[in-house]
Amino acid sequence: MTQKNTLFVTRPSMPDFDEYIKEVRDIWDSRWLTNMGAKHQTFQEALRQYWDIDGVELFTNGHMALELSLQALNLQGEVITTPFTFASTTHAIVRNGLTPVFCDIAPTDFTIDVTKLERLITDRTSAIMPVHVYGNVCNVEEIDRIAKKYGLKVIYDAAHAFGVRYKNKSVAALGDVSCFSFHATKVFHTIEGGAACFQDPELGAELYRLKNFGIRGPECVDGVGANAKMNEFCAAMGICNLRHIDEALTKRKAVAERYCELLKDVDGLQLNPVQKDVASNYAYFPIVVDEKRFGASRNEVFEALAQAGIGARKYFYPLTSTFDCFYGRYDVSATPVALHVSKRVLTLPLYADLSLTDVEYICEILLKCRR
Ligand code: T4K
Repeated sequence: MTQKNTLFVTRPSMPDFDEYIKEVRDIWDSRWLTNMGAKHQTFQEALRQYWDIDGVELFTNGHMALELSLQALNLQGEVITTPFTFASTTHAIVRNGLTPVFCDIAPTDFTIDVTKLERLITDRTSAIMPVHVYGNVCNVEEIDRIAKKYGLKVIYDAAHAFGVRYKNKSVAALGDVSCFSFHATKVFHTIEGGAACFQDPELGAELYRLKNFGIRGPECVDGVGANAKMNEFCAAMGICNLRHIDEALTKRKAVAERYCELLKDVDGLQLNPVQKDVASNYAYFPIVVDEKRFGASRNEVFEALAQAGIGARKYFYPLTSTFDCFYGRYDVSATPVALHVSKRVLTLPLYADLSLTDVEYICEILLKCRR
């Protein structure tokens, strides 16, 4: 029987302790702790191989990858995005002095609804920032078509999409930039960390400069950058975790499949879709609870799970457009599907080391909520 407060929504996958210690040994010897040292370079190269893409820049976290990518693209005016996401996506736009314009999400996979996108484009629009939420791949062909038609940049928030493949290619190669999070809570982590993937080497040079204070050379600082360099200990964690990523994805798949077996035919529960041409990373296990048909509300389920020591999370409630810091600025009625889903969604625990017995326990408590 699971003990109270032991099942978190996620738990980091850890390499073997000795493997990590062995990896950081050189750092002790060299005393090179940060500023693009040997581990940083090794990890960057390993990711290039993994993603099969040349343009990879590492960051302190996924948020700085997003924020500095927007800055590097030198955007103006409005950026079309979705409010059904983590604070980071919207904040990256606002902190660049840009205006987010919120597009609704598709009710099936919760990514940007491309049928509602084009009508939001104005002469002030400079970019689209879609989110591969839960690792679900956006309608990338249609986004690409629209972006080309109007001359817009595309920055994918791929924070949830590490390891996802679309049409047998990594999603890292999509858009002008794709930004990943390597936070402890993610499918793949470097404790804290992130990466931006890009096609244009000039953009890469700009990202490198911006993550290092805008320094171009020993006596030349010609950009107003930040400090967003990944340190050597985080890079070492990335090197270790990357060796085990296939095993982690296989374990996550087994967990997600057990959930699906137990919940797929339950009236009033909508599960994450299986997307065509997508190899999933099983990043999250969202359920959308229809109170009338299921017999309990999302909040009742959340409370019942919490009582049983299961830390499900309301990713993503509230919508970012309704955050207190944006009070009165955005019209939430413009994104009715996002609003509807955010009031009903719950993400259940999912991580590589979650046992199938725990999955069964979680489903048992969940199904007991039905009146
Ligand atoms: N874009 C999107 C779409 C994102 O979802 C995110 C991050 C970003 C951009 C920005 O990427 P980063 O700058 O973070 O790299 C968590 C994460 O902190 C955040 O990275 C993530 N999205 C978001 C969806 O989830 P919280 O506030 O829910 O985290 P917290 O601390 O409540 O942790 C959740 C659970 O994970 C805990 O209940 C227990 C477990 N946990 C957590 C930590 C930190 C562990 O087991 N070990 C740990 O070390 O935001």
